[in-house]
Amino acid sequence: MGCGLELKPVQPPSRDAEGVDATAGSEPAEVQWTARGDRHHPSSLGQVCVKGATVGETLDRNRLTTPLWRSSLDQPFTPISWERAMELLLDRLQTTLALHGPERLAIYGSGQFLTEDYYVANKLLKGALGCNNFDANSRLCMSSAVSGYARSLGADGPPCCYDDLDVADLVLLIGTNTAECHPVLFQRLLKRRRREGGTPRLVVVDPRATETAAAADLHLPIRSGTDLALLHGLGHLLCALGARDQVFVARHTEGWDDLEPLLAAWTPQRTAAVCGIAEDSLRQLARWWAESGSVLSLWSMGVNQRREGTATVAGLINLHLLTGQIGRAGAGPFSLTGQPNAMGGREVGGLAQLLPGYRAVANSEHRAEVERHWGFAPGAISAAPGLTVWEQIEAMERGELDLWWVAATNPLVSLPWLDRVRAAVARCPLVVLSEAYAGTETAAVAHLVLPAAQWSEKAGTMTNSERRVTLCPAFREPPGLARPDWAVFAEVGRRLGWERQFAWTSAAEVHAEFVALTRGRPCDMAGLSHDLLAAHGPQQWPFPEGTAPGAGQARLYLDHRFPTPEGRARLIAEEPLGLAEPPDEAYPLVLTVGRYLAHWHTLTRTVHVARACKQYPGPVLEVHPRDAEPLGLVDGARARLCSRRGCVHVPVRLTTAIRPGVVFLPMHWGASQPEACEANRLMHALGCPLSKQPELKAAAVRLETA
Ligand SMILES: Nc1nc2c(c(=O)[nH]1)N[C@H]1C(S)=C(S)[C@@H](COP(=O)(O)OP(=O)(O)OC[C@H]3O[C@@H](n4cnc5c(=O)[nH]c(N)nc54)[C@H](O)[C@@H]3O)O[C@H]1N2
Ligand SMILES: Nc1nc2c(c(=O)[nH]1)N[C@H]1C(S)=C(S)[C@@H](COP(=O)(O)OP(=O)(O)OC[C@H]3O[C@@H](n4cnc5c(=O)[nH]c(N)nc54)[C@H](O)[C@@H]3O)O[C@H]1N2
Ligand SMILES: [Mo]
Repeated sequence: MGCGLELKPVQPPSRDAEGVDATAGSEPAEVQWTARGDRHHPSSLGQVCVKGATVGETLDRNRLTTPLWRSSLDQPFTPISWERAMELLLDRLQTTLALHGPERLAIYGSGQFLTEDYYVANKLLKGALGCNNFDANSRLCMSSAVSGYARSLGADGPPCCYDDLDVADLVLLIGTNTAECHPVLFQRLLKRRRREGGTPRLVVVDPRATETAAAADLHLPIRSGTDLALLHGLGHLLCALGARDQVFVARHTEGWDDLEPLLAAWTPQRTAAVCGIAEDSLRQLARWWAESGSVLSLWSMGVNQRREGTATVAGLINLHLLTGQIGRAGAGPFSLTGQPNAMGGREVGGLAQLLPGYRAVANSEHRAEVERHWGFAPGAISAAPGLTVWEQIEAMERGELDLWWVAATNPLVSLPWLDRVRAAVARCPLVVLSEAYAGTETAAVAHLVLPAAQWSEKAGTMTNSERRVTLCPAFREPPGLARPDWAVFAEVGRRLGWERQFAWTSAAEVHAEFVALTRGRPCDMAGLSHDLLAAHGPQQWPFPEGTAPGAGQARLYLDHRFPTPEGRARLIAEEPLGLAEPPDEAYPLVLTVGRYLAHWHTLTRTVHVARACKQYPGPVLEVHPRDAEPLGLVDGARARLCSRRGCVHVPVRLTTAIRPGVVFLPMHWGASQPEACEANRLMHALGCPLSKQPELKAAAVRLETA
């Protein structure tokens, strides 16, 4: 959802039709909005998912309209002015800087920021304050895709585009429940299949028989966490079938000498046994890949949220490089981003190790370029990568963070190991939360709450999975005193004395400063501006200065030159490791946690949509009958599910659409919901050593009768 939408007010306002819950600091609905798809948007082509279609029902519900403050967590919040909020914030900032230096400050932002919000927050922390402790919830989402693309191809940035869906012969969907999580894109695939008599072929790799799998020609219900083994086994067979493009490999890649013996060891027998699937299915997939003119693979959290996330992304990119299935229409490794602007966050350097324009904190030239552009003294940006979000939690645990500023994310639902997070955050002297909605789980651990304008109430840009930048105009007033996030970060910068560096008076000016910093970089969008986007609609990058509207690049690497120092992509040979916390006798099942079609993450919006709540009134645990029967658990019974970190109670649904040994919970119902089932109390925080993305798709659990 996000930008391919048009909203219109409907008269008359029908207040309270669904029982609006107006809690402290929020305002009841006044005008109802109706949404419809924007037929002129080149990515969505006028299609809109249920969350987009109902966004108008949620924009005015339960909003925060004024800053709120309390000096300790056992006090109730009191409404305060922005002036007072700024004083409190500045006071803590300046005391911390004077006593300890900037390393005790951290900001935790979000792929639901607009690019402009992201840019200013980064400039404030990394530039003005000289501390790289800016991380975003993309750490939980896209981080492995970022490190995977960068390591294998030399730069982040999906090389494909949505039009590839219309020309691919085979689409491999691995670790993505596209039907529920990217429904617009999935419908586009299904429509084409109806039109073209079953083309493209669809193959799904997922331990669950999802809606996505139900529509596929072939479903490989692999054992959780065995994707890399599967990919190596597929590589083995592709070589055996003669599908290796020897010219491409020789001219455009390096690393084949190390990869060859590794693939040789992943025989079909071994692969099928490790993955727990039929050897025939593996061979079928290999044959289809080998005989397809163009192969597109789509992946999402089943791949990224892994202890070997970066390695698995590399395993998939290996196959595309080996068979020359990249840098042409209908082919390539295509990471599906989740949040509306996760891609924009990558472009502005919205993770603790990054700087704007696909630059790295660790690179001294990059730091110097950004310091110059930002107008700070040489050396202003620290050479040390900042704390990732989990490292921020650990720092709070040790009492080493004095200010944690959370914005546009709800970590007290979405981070793993929630009891540990709650205890750690309670040790931080000032927790600030910039939020649009009242009463979130994270507000329960915050001292200072700042009301945020959200999408539709502030202008700014977003980038989608196919590198297409859309201008989202402000067409409604924010409620009460709510303000755009970027404007709040900029005001803090000015109050700290950086008048000139934070002087913008509009999001368009912020954008202009940002795009100038991408000049000559892989994500060059120096030719874009709010005006151009408003006049000519969404544009794909690269879009260097002087590019004509519509002439941005649909696909990357058409010349097969990759942005590594050698100009070649890298084949990467890594032994599969499996799960960080494999099941054992005490905790014999694997819990995986994901999404439902009609709900969005931590429910702040979709809980106000009657249709969504009717369809999905609460969480259920999906269990295979084979795992439930020994316990005497019947369909609908309440069960207790425990990991080494805690237990939750939840009704079970018996289903054969899940692999025996695996159970599934939705992530949506946090502690503030009447139906609370905090799935992430059970999850661990071990993650990929390269992307630092936690393994949010698997933890060892035990099922008991309640
Ligand atoms: N309806 C809805 N749509 C959304 C969102 C939402 O909240 N609601 N959120 C958006 C966001 S931010 C994101 S990141 C995307 C996420 O989109 P997806 O990644 O598609 O969604 P998930 O349900 O998290 O997980 C996808 C699948 O991974 C599977 N899986 C679990 N373990 C493994 C494994 O070991 N291997 C493989 N191959 N698969 C495994 C799960 O069974 C699940 O079906 O969705 C976006 N779209
Ligand atoms: N076990 C498990 N855990 C997961 C996942 C999983 O698959 N399994 N998925 C992970 C992934 S991929 C993601 S993306 C995260 C998502 O987790 P979160 O980011 O915590 O979820 P959201 O509910 O989207 O939180 C966004 C918040 O920002 C607020 N908001 C919306 N717009 C604005 C704005 O413009 N400004 C401000 N200041 N606030 C705004 C919303 O009201 C909401 O409270 O969860 C992660 N956690
Ligand atoms: Mo995500």
